Amino acid sequence: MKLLLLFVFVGLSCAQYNTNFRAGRTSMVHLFEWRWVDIAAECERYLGPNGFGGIQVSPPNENIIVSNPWRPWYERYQPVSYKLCSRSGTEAQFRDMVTRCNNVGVYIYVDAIINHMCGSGGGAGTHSTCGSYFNAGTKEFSGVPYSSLDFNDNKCYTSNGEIQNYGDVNQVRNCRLVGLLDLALEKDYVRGKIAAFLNNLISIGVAGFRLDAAKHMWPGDISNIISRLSNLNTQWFPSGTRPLIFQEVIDLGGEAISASEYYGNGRVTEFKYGAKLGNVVRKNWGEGWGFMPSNRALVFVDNHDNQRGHGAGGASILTFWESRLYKIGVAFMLAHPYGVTRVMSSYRWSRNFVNGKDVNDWIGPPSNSDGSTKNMVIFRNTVDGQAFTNWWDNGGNQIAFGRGNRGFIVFNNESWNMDATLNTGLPAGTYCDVISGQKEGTRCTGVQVTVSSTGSARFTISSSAEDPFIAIHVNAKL
Ligand code: QV4
Ligand code: CA
Repeated sequence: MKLLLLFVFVGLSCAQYNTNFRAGRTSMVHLFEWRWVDIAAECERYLGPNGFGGIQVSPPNENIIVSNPWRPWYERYQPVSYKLCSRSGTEAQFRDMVTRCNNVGVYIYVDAIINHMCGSGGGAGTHSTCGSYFNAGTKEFSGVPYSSLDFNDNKCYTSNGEIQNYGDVNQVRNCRLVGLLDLALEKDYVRGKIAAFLNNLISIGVAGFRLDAAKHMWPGDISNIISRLSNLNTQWFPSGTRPLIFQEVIDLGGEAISASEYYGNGRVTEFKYGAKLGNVVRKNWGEGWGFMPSNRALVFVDNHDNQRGHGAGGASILTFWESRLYKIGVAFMLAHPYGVTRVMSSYRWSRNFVNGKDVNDWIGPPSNSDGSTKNMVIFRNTVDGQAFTNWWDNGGNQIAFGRGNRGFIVFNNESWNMDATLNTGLPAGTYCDVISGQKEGTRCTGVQVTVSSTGSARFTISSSAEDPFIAIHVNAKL
């Protein structure tokens, strides 16, 4: 009996940290600014068959229409109500996407903007994606509804109502982040409206949430809102399943608020990961990593902010603009056991640097996808739970490591060709490299690697290869 109770508690306490991915799946992809109809098709055609566990989608709820004169991507971070219409599509399209993706085992994680509504300079009218009336000046949002009583200005003591000093916890949480009208999350009414919004998404079949701007919310307020959330929809999830929560807290050290304050609520975005990994791939080796515990972290090489100079990370962040290094970074992340992994699918825009800053960082979709990582997602699924083993390096920028006896990956990030015989830990046989090709039936469309009876194999990688790495795993054994 005691044992049974213990299990129940352990189960409950881990709940909001679980991705709820279908068995054998390990990674999500961020489909930034994708439309719901395209995502539904992508689930059936590509993401389901290629072993993706889930998708982070752009905010689905009503937002302000910003004319700049063209509409920027970031208008979606300025809510006007919790109705489900946006540039990605209608509520009907959203429901259809969730159903079709869930049916092929690819679950939907919503980017939830609950710290604030639109910017204080947003004006008044119905320039919003579902046409709801709002007035940013009087803080009236009729689509919810919220009134001026539901905002925080009475608790913010800076001269202009804005966050001015990230060293002051009260400012960071009670004042306006870049002018965005800050919700009073201690109010029962506001908590209720937000919980109803998230519960509506859960009832549609959504599996969890990214909580935007979590640093700007008190951990206790978030905890209260989470306690109001329903279990996931039993059409797809076992009864009693809790939504995954991952909170956006940028903690690179040196601020008053630390990521660990949020561990009790769920996972936290680990921004150090992309920054340090970028340094590693750029050959700035040897820094201490100092990450949060693996079972509290959600990790990524880049995100929608820092791939265009917003948010955290700075110059070391790898993005698709440097495709060769980027692919090394994404492959390394997916091969390494740490954290829950999220890959990025965004769109290209034309950059225009003025005094070192891209003045086109606001440009919105439409998009072209770039997806060079499908086989590495299958690699991660195949080696899930296996130890980090058989590390090798040449003392420089040729490295290799294994995952138990299920997978092995080798990188040549030197300016000379690599030719090395390494201990892979894999069973003897011929394996198909899943980077240069893949196993199709009984043949291999890429490079073949022969593992001897002692587990060793010879790897040759040209320094001029666009993809200077080789990955083999037991499900790609010929
Ligand atoms: C402007 C002025 C302000 C002024 C305000 C007055 O710059 O000084 O106070 O008007 O109204 C946009 C504009 C910004 C504008 C603001 C309000 O860029 O210039 O302020 O709107 O009109 C995204 C973008 C922001 C954008 C915001 C809302 O990155 O540029 O602001 O959407 O559209 C910190 C936080 C972290 C945050 C990160 C970027 O701790 O939480 O900064 N990351 C998340 C999201 C991010 C999003 C937000 C938070 C806000 O990942 O995409 O910001 O929801 O590190
Ligand atoms: Ca706040």
